[in-house]
Amino acid sequence: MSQAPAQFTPLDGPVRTTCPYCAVQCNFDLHVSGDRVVKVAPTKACPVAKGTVCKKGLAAAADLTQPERLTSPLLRHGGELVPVSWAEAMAYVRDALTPLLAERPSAVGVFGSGSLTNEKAYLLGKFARVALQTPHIDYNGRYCMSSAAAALGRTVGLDRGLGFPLSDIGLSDLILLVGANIAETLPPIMQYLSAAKHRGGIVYAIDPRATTTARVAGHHLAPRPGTDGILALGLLHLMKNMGRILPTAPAHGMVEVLAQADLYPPQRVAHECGIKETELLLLAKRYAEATKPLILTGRGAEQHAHGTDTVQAWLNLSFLSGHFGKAGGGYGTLTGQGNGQGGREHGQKNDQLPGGRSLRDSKHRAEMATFWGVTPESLPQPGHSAQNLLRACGSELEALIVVGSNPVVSAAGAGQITDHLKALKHLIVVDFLPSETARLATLVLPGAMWCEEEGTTTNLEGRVQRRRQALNPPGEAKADWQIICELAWAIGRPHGFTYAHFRDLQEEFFRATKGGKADYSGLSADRLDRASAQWPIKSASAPDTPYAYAPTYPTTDGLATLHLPHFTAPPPSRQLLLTTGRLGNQYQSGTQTRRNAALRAENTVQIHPETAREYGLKEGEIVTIRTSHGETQLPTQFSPNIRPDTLFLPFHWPETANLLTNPELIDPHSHMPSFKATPVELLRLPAESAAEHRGKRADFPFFAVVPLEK
Ligand SMILES: Nc1nc2c(c(=O)[nH]1)N[C@H]1C(S)=C(S)[C@@H](COP(=O)(O)OP(=O)(O)OC[C@H]3O[C@@H](n4cnc5c(=O)[nH]c(N)nc54)[C@H](O)[C@@H]3O)O[C@H]1N2
Ligand SMILES: Nc1nc2c(c(=O)[nH]1)N[C@H]1C(S)=C(S)[C@@H](COP(=O)(O)OP(=O)(O)OC[C@H]3O[C@@H](n4cnc5c(=O)[nH]c(N)nc54)[C@H](O)[C@@H]3O)O[C@H]1N2
Ligand code: SF4
Ligand SMILES: [Mo]
Repeated sequence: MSQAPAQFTPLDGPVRTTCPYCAVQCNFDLHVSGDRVVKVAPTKACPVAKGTVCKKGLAAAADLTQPERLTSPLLRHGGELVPVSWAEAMAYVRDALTPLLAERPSAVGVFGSGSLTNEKAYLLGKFARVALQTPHIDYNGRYCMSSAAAALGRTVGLDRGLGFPLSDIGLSDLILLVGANIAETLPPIMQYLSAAKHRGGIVYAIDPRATTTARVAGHHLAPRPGTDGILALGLLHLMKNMGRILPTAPAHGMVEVLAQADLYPPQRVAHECGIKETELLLLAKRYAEATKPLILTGRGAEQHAHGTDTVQAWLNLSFLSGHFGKAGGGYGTLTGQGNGQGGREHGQKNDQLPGGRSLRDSKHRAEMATFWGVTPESLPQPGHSAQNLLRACGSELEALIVVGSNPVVSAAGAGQITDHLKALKHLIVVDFLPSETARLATLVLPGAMWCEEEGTTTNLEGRVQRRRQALNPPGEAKADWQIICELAWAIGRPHGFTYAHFRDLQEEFFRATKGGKADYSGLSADRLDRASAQWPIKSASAPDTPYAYAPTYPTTDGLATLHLPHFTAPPPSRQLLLTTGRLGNQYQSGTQTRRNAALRAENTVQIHPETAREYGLKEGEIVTIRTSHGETQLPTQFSPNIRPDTLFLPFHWPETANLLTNPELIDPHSHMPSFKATPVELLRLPAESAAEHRGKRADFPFFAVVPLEK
């Protein structure tokens, strides 16, 4: 059974929608003529960006007409991916999955995404639990802000990235950006930093590189990668010495956390972080004097094998100095993906049910089972988290369905992960472009791009907004929600996956969250047309919740619990550490942005000129970077702005950053891989192999596409 794509009649006049890319979720007006977007116009009415957007947002409309757009299903046949009808594609799904599910549902896994709208994320979780009945669903948000989510969850029982409106940033008198390069990654937020500076506030960027953000901030501290938690313990030690401990509220664990801080005097902290003691003392003095200090962590602090404890250490500092949860001050994490926040609330996580409910909680299981009309016993228990799920492919898992992620580029140890994906019997990928993961698939299903379907997203401050449809998807492409329903029909489980209209799914989703921590049940498309709203929104007549972290907290006794963070000393200073991250002009695994002519960028390894001299390297020379997990060759880019003991690689290109990262090392609490600190070897490449490398092109044998631009 297969359905025609839902036809949508384009509206007269501009369509206000949200950007497909990052978690700011800027609004802009799309001017449509025929089947094309002819203009993208930022709007001052945008509650977040106030009329600003970044280059990626402005360029996004060009992706809609990309010559490589997937416009029909592709099935692997004789080694090649060839176009087939939806009926043939669904017959493959039936034949592939039905026998596996009959024997062992846990042989089938699902990998979702923080790029999916709330409705799709909800439906994908429901599909895994109710239709497939597999425990194994997780998503790329695990690679994103999961360490901050884990720390917030275990401390105050709630995970909303920013518990306050973004504009509060402008009220702070000391802002610490810990591992966040927002000038390149969340540019419209720079206006709030400027507002704070305008009022006399001080802004610090804490980053092993003096980034564009650091230059605008005006104050920079460059600790060795992976030592941010130790820095926070050093600050707590000094706050205690200065008599600045004034907890936000009573909490468990305070005595132990304060006792631990005694072990981190300035001398030790400066040594382990690789900074000057005077720099630490000055920062501590400023923190002590500030009335509204705000700590914001980004991926630089969080994407470590001890990321949860790192965030915990900063959260403890904020809480014990009395700022957590207060307007203009406190702690927040800067969520990354377009729906990174909503995507982590409604059931794509391995242990989660909609509305931020837990699959481990019998009450929550019973609530959702009743809602879905199934028995609580039929709902699986939590399965593997993202990295382990991918590592189980080809052994425990025989089939995987990927919706909105490109783990061949973005997973840690991508070389090993690629081998696991190749060992699957069935790899079904839903994407709108031939990503590197789609190219390995046995079946590719063509999805709709952002403004080709309806939905809602939740931005980094928990603000829910409508993403409106402006166009029909091209060719045979369909909205992801329709595709997920068709997968359920194909395996003979249509019950609960048949919606006459998108609105029926959306209303079901809002209702499903009722009573959960992330309660959206007061929302409707009409209410969102009047104004965006920050969750929880508990009924149609209830107001929204700009401030999420006021005591008492949603924990068993209403109190916070400060956990003791644990850190080991960093590796010796002569060990080169690779850190990875983003460039302003590229997005994530690059599927969209590498193809976009307006968004050129260089794939190089950033190295300090002193280090380059030590290794006898010239600028632009191709070097080998090697770890025990893989190696890559890239040209050098000299940068006096990076620590001499650190190398930086963007992860937007295949066969680079993640060939080097460790596929096995994950944070014990959040299961975040160690993306930001990998010990590496740096080698000069012999001249003849460097010449050969220059001539090499990406080689993807499966179907003919225009070669990727590098
Ligand atoms: N242009 C662009 N914008 C994006 C994205 C994109 O791909 N491209 N992705 C979106 C997503 S999903 C996310 S998660 C956000 C991420 O946004 P950010 O967190 O700002 O992004 P990153 O570049 O990964 O890391 C930020 C900084 O951390 C520094 N860093 C590395 N290691 C360490 C460390 O150990 N400690 C400290 N203190 N700093 C360290 C890096 O040098 C880098 O400048 O961006 C979102 N916006
Ligand atoms: N070394 C290193 N690795 C990292 C990071 C790092 O800093 N360093 N950062 C990590 C982080 S924070 C993140 S968030 C991940 C992200 O990494 P990925 O999970 O790979 O995310 P994207 O590149 O956004 O992949 C999205 C894929 O899905 C498609 N897509 C986008 N939207 C949709 C949609 O709505 N529907 C469908 N069907 N397809 C869609 C795109 O075309 C693309 O192919 O990477 C992580 N990997
Ligand atoms: S990428 Fe982020 S900052 Fe840029 S326009 Fe889109 S939502 Fe706004
Ligand atoms: Mo992310």
